[in-house]
Amino acid sequence: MSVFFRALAGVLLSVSLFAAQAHDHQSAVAATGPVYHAQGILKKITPQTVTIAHQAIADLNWPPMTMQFALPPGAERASLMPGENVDFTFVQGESGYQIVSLTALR
Ligand SMILES: [Cu+2]
Repeated sequence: MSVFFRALAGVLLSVSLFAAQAHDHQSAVAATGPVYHAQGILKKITPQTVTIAHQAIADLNWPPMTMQFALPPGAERASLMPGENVDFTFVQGESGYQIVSLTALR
């Protein structure tokens, strides 16, 4: 039981670090466009990108699809694993779609 709680605390810490850094980014880009919200399944994660099989996004008139999003520099990704259901927000940046927040649904 104590091992479980330690593991859970690690996950929460990692997610909150990511959210704090992403929030700084969001404030920097908020004036340039809307923030979109979606859910999907994390397919792949690299130091710079995540690939997500996302559900339909009505705000963008997008059907369900699998696509790549850029991660903000310095994002903490340690707690995220391929195959997990995720809830995420993103913006359209100068060079593509960039993640603002990414949270595993557990
Ligand atoms: Cu898409």
